[in-house]
Amino acid sequence: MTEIVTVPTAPFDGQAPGTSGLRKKVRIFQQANYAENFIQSVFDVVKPQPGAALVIGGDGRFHNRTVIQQAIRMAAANGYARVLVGQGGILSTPAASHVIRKYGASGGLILSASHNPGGPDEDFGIKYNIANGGPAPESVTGEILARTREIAFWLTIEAEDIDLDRLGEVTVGDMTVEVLDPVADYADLMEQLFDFDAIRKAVSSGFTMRFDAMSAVTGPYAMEILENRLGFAPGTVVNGTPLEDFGGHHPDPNLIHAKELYDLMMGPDAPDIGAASDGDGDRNLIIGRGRFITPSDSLAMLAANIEIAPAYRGRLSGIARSMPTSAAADRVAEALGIPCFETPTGWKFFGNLLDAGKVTICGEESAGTGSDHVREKDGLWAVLLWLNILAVRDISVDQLARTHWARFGRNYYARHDYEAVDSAAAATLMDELKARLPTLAGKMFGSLTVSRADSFSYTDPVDHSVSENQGVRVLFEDGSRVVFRLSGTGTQGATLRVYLERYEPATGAIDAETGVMLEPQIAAAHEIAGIAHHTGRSAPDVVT
Ligand code: VG1
Ligand code: CO
Repeated sequence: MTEIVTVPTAPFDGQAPGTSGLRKKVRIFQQANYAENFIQSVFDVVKPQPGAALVIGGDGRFHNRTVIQQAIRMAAANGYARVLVGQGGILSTPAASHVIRKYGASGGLILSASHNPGGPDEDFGIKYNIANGGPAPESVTGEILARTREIAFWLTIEAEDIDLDRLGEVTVGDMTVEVLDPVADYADLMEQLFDFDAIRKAVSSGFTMRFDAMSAVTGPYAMEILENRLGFAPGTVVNGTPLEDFGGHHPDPNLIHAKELYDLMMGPDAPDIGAASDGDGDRNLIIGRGRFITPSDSLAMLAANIEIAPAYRGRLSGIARSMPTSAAADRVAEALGIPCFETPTGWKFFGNLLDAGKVTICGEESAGTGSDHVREKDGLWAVLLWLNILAVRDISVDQLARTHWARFGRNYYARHDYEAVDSAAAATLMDELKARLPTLAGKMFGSLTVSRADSFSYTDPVDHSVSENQGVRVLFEDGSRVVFRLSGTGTQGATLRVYLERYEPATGAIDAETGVMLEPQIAAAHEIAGIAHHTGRSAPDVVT
């Protein structure tokens, strides 16, 4: 038996897992005991059973390897029989979810701060996923937080760092560590889900794309799948090498941070489709030639066409979307006669619905789409589903969008982010807004009359757990709405997210400018929440 070393420690404040794990500045994570306290708290709560396997992988950002080596020693001391780790410490979030499921691991540690920037002065994060491959539900993260507040020691063993770059098995203490190819299992899964032959045929007939991996984790996955297996021309994948600081950029696939891709797609040299993914590979951006597809629309369009893909034929059981995501998907569900679920923000709320077979596809307005193939959102999966649909239907992204709107109508949609707002000011804004809720119905803001206003609360239809306070909704009589939430992933001050939506039926103006269409909702949002008064800002930092 290897000797277990007990290291005394004291709790840190603020180790609450947010929307998607614990995210802080790297400098905070570098403090002695900081990551260890959190990891030990996870192990204390999940109590690995004899024989249990743990998956460890990250998005390759700065500090990834350090934490992985420590987590391996701690896993050995805490009784895990086996650790599966991606080569180089790399596993995209959806690939980690797949590895947990495929190898029957009891859970996994995913080291990522996702779309947040990386590097010594930027962000790091740790998230625990459970045996179904999905993010730990609130019941588990709540216990982890409670544990971080009383932790007194963590466990490790004396052992050298392992060679994370060499594939194969090594022993650490009494535990086996397998370094596995991070791409192979995932790429095989994608090949089972989609009609690769149909996509290859389109490619050989001249269908072109650009995929921007944003110097983040999807580079190696996209190279293997898009260029090697599907035959897209070399150079299709750009920024394909994962960098510890993402080349100094935000690996956030939106119109601000993927502007170069957007400009290409709006210009004369645009390929047929442009796509991008984020730091940990779970988000996706889809832009056709001259046509940006909002993530909310993407969910609806993919849901309406998903049965084209071989693995989904005849088995679309239901759709789920997060509350701030537009209701475009609801209209598809209604037309197809299947249920549509509205959950709080964060992928952890989809897990039960997917496990119970109630839904096949889910999505969020924040560029996340996924299905029951894993229990995370999945950037490349969404891109491949788009490719599969376009190849089989033989139409362009723009044509698909127009056909969709002509049938279902169009939900104009935008999200306005006010970043790094003073935390106290943001809290006051939300408190005052909530206090006003009972008085809003019937009030007019410009041309809009409030029909209903509430703070969103969700009861999980499977385990009946209740999650309150998940964002403020103000619904107007014409069917449009604004939603207000504070971000749970930021690491600096508070980020206020304002979500704006307006529906136009198929017979209405379905080819107008989003910004113009949403002007009344934007003005109403400012007035209702006193955004300028509380934040000192008259315009958002990021519009997506
Ligand atoms: C944001 C998004 C949410 C997403 C979460 C994690 O959370 O709004 O939809 O699930 O990020 O995505 P928040 O609390 O900041 O609004 V990722 O790709 O950062 O893991
Ligand atoms: Co992400």
